[in-house]
Amino acid sequence: REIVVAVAGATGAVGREMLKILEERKFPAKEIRPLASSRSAGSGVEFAGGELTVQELTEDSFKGVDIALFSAGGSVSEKFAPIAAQSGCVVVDNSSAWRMDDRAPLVVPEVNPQDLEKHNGIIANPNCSTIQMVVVLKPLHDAGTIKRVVVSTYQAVSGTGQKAIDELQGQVRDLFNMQDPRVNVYPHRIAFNCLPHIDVFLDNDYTKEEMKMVNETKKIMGDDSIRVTATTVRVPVFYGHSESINIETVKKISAKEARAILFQAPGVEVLDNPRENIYPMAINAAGEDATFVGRIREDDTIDNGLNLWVVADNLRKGAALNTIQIAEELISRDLVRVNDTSVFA
Ligand code: A2P
Ligand code: 11C
Repeated sequence: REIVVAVAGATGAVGREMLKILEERKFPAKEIRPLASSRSAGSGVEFAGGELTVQELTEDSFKGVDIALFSAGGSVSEKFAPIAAQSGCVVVDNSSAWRMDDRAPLVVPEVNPQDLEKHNGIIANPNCSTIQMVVVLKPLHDAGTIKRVVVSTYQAVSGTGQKAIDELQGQVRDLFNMQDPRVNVYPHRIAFNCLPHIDVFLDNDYTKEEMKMVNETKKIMGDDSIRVTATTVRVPVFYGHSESINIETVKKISAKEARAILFQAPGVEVLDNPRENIYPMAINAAGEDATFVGRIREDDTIDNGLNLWVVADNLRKGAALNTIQIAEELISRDLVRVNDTSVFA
């Protein structure tokens, strides 16, 4: 079946990656409709060696569209995803707007593809730092039941969007030219700095990004008993989020067993040979589809503990690729339809 696909936010950092991946994976689309704000309507976006003309995203944009991939920010998704679903279009939404809504499955295809079966027209794509973590945690949870996770992240500026990529570039240029760097996107300079601050601070003094990792992990893994605590940090890296993850399991998993389990795990690549200086790094993960894991060690401070270092391309597995894998899974399960268009009305 040939499908009409809309990409909402097609001019953004994730939207452009979506177009690239649709092309790379030869997604069975007979039409791709790039949508963005009125600011970029009429401009061109690259696709398959040519250009597609961007249209303004309006309430009428979804007529005749089978699947809409959204990455235009939370407020755009909040408003337009239900409109699209009501017109019979299946939305895969990369924003945080619908993730914790019981009506929307939150899916990582390697972890919980079965949750797609009960979709009502809006499917949520998890936060980038959550996706790469659960891809690695799921097979370990299946093997030994994870009780607790302590994670610290080292997140690239591309997670914030194109304007943050431009800001890091601009600040590095300013500093090398002995000029005061311009600070607009983040509250402080990001060049040659680390900010323990991603998204807004909440009443409990955690950031929203940290609480996304806590709450989304439980929903995706389908297990509310997993306790997660996170510290999320922005680092001056363009592409690729890195994470230091410590887990405690009910059943002991040795480092050797963990390596063997992860070696078999879908979407995971083990890079773990410290003697040869081999471990995952953001510079190598950028542009790749896999989630890379290394530095696999037993944590001797508890009975059943492991330390892991996990890296993935945040715009690909963390966003655009996972979204398109969800769309592919919808096609292969024959789920590209909305049974009850009133659920999000
Ligand atoms: P535009 O380029 O027209 O502003 P990023 O995450 O890289 O900042 O990209 C955000 C994406 O979301 C862009 O494609 C942007 O389009 C789009 N976008 C932002 N606000 C709106 C809006 N109100 N309606 C439609 N698209 C929007
Ligand atoms: C970041 N994780 O790196 C964020 C970006 O909830 O989809 C994605 C935010 C989200 O800044």
